[in-house]
Parts: sequence; C-alpha cells; structure tokens
Amino acid sequence: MARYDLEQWVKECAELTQPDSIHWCDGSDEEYRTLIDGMVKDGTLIEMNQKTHPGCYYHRSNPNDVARTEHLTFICSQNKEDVGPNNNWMLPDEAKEKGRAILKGSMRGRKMYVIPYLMGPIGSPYARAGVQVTDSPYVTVNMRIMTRIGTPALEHIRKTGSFVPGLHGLADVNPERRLILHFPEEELIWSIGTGYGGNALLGKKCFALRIGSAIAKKEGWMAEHMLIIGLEDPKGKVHYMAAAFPSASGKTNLAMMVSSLKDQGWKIWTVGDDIAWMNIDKEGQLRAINPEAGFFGVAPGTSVNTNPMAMETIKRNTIYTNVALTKDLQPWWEGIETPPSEGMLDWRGNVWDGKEKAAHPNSRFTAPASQCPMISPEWESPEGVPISAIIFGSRRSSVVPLVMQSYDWDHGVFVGATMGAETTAAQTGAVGVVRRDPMAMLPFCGYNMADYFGHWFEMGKRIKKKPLIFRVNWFRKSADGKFLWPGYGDNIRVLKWILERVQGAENVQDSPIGYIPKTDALDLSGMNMPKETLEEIFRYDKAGWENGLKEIEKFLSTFGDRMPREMWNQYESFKARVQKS
Ligand code: OXD
Ligand code: MN
Repeated sequence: MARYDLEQWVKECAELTQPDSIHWCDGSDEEYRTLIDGMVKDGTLIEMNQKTHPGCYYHRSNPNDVARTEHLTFICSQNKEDVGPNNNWMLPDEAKEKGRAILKGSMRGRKMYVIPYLMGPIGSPYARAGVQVTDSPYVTVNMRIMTRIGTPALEHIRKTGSFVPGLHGLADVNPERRLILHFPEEELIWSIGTGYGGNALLGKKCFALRIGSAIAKKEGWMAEHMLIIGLEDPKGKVHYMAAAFPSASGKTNLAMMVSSLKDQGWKIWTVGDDIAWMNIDKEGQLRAINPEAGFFGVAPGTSVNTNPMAMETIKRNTIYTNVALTKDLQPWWEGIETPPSEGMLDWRGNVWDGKEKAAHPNSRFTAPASQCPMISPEWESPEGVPISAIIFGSRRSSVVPLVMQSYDWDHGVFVGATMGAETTAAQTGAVGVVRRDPMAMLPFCGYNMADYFGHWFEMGKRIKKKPLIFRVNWFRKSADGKFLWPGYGDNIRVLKWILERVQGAENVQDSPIGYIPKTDALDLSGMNMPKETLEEIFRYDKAGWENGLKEIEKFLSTFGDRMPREMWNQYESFKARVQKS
C-alpha cells in the first residue's frame, strides 16, 4: 500500500480548499450528536418522528445529485491501456489540474472534517484504512454508519503506516463541475461537486471497489461487488456464499432473506449486502470479509413483505435520503405497501400530487449493520467466513434460466464475465437497457477488465478449495410479461440446491450452457408451482443464446489483445456447444 504522511496530506488539502476550520473526527456519540444537531438547525436534516423512528433523520439532496454519475467517474493513470475500455481515463496531472480548479478555495466559510475510517472488522488482517476529508457533515455522519471511523482507524494507520487518502469537496454541487477521480497508482481518491452516497462516501465504491480492486490485483486477493450470506442447514451448520448482482437488483433483499423453508430448518444469516473482500488463507481456503459497517440500501420496493428484516433494521438510527416524508414525519416510498398519506411531501419537498413518484427511485436508507436482526454472529470475525459458492446474478427478463452451475472455475469466470443486466435507477441514464456487466463490476473495476479477468483465472489456480460457481436469474418473465419465479424468500430453494451441489449431490443434468437441476431436484414443497412454469424458467432458448453469441464476442473483443486466452477458449467451447445444440 502507498504511504502518506497524514498530517502533511491534510495540510495540503486545507491549503487547496481553504476551510475556516478543521475537525478531526473521533467517531464518538457526542461528536455525532453535535453534527446532527447542527444539520437539523441549518435544515440539512429534518428530525423524523422520534416515537416511531427514534434516532432517524431525513435528508433531501440536490435534485441534480441523486445517483452515481459514471460518465463523470475517471480512473487516472499514466497509460490509457491500464484502465481499459471499461473506464473513463484521464492523465493524473490533467485530472488534478481540473480538480484543483474546482476545489480551490471551495471550503471557504465551511468546516473541513477529517474522517479516519477502517474498512473491515477491527483487528482483521484483511482490514484497510482510509482517511476522507470532506466539507459535508451529511457525508460525515453517513460515513460513521457505513464504516468504522475514528480511533480504531487511527490505530490501524499507526500500526500499518498506510491508508488510502480521499479528498471530497462539495464545491457548488454542479454537474458541470463534478468529477469522481481515482488514482490507482497513488492509491488516492478525489471526489468533487457531489454529495450522493455512491460518489461521496469514499469508503464504498471508490475505495472498497475501484481502488480496492486495483490493490487486490497487485496483492493477490479480490475486491468484489458481492453480498455475503450464511446458509444454515437443518443440522445447524452454516455455509457461506458470496453473490454478485448488478446495482439495485435485490442484493439487500437476498442478503436479508426470510427463508420460505424455515420450517424445515433452512435459514439465512447476513454478513454483508454489497461488497466482499476475499483472501486466500493458509489452508488455501477463500475467506470473505464485509469491509462495510452499514447498509446503504435502495428504499423503493422495500416492505414488510419483500424485506421485513430491512424494515426492522431501518426503524432507528437511520438516515433517509430522497424518500417521501409524511405529515407526521415518517418515511414513505413506492412499494412500501402502506397507503400514501394526505399532504405528504415528495423527495423534492413539494406536496405530492400523485402524478410523479413520491420517492426518488434511487432513494436510500443508511443504517448500521449491527441493527439487522439476522446479522451473522460471524459478520465481524477478523478472519472472515469461508466461501463455498460464488453466485453471479443476471437481471434478464428472458433467455437466462433460474439457476445453473458452471462446469469448473474457468467456465465460472466466463459465466461471470458475460453476465448481462438490464440497467436500473442506481446510475443516471436510460433504465431497462441490456448491458454486459461482468461480475457486476463494470462501473467499479478500477483497472483494465481484461487484466481483472486474468486475475480471476489466476486466483482459480491459487485457491485450493475452490468455491463452485453458479449463475442465477430471478427476473425471467413469461411471454405476457409476468415474473416466472416469485423470488424473495423462495430463493432459498435455489440456495439449497446450490449447497447440495457443493456437498456433491448428483442432482444435475447437463445443458449446453452448464449444469441445471434435474427435474424434481429443486425443493418446491408448499409452493404450488405449475409444471409448465418451471419448464419455462429452465427452457433452453437456443435462439436467444445464439443471438447473444455475436454480442458477447463483440464485448470480449473490445478488450483486444489484453484479453486472456482462457476467456477466448471458454467462448469457443460455449459457442460450439450452443451451435451443436
Ligand atoms: C450501490 C450501487 O449503491 O451499486 O450499492 O449503486
Ligand atoms: Mn452496489
């Protein structure tokens, strides 16, 4: 890891941005209280109904700043080839010049907060420290929920002598003057002109994924856009799985799923809902930690039916951003499944007229992970949890079956690399367009993805106890546009089958795209699923796959010579299987 002198770096940030004062965060309750009170006073936060939502606060962001802005996100390195076609590129000097012009003097009249933060459990050999300076108290309180700030982080920095510095300045929150800059060669982040979580909570996407993935490649571990869950079997043994899904495709729901098979003794434990850092231990076992300490979840669609555990988690000590606010100061959003109330304010602060969405589709809650009723007893285990299966989730309304297993690790890498997803509201731009989102990392891989794929193949050679790799798709629809699979708690049935595979059950049949469950192998007890629906969920769509071939080839070709040979070998055998089918 790169080494910086903390005091010196903070001094340089202050010289550039000229804050009136500097506050070093210790992470104490008292500090949090002072920050919250200050924001309630100046209107940045609204105190919510403390009877129903104790410790909860409401924030409305600038309407121009409500989602990640991928077109303004850059990886800045000396060679363009190192960032690949998957990233926007800028030369580091040029990026800093542009950034400096916006940041210069931008904190005049404001306070600069210095937030030392730890990503990962305290005392974990896999944890890393960052330091974010910011002029946003809103960002500061969110960072306190999402990471471990203050003393434990400073101690880590003192012991290891290293941290990832991140300079964040709101400037005038103007999309014309917004830049999210990553410098993987220096392990440095600058985020400018935005207060939106995914852009401004630097521990999350900027450090844990973009800079993290670049460090992980160098050091031989993995930083992935994956939830981590424990699946408890009827004997009480817990098996851990990591799963990648594109943004806003139900990772939080899966991570907190209430099992439909709980009467049989199958249940889920939450370890993380967004990011997994995975290392190989001395025995050759892949182990995962959740680098975060909170959930920054999408609110719309969350309800006591779809995610009762999240609803329980966010009842207290939660910051709500861009949801709607009822007259009695409770949160509301589309899909919450309670009736909208009279006189409610929408996410822009206007009385809701019922014509447009009351909550922004990417409105969020920020809540401490420790409040989740099903948080795993192992979630802060310093050595992490052993991963026995990796799941890649597509978001496709056709072609891709409910679940399939890859033949082996390398085939699994190909399956992950060719994951397709229809876009969601988590990023600005058109919603519902299919794009390739390899390992759900397209917006988050901080270097050339061809090298990232190479790293995956490499890791496969080094991991002794290789997790099996699966693909799932909860989103397949019938010809008349209805979801074929109920999803949510019933997804446990798919996880159960996955575990049976891990344990060596012969419950599969071959198909041109991988192993799929034998008829009757999925536990559908108590479900009433018509045979035809099940057949449709697994129907091999030759034409669909064949149509995809050209597009996959085109996508893989964008990486040119840098693409590892293994990927093309996988593609050739996949193509041959589909054409022969
Ligand atoms: C997120 C995202 O916020 O992936 O987790 O956009
Ligand atoms: Mn995410």
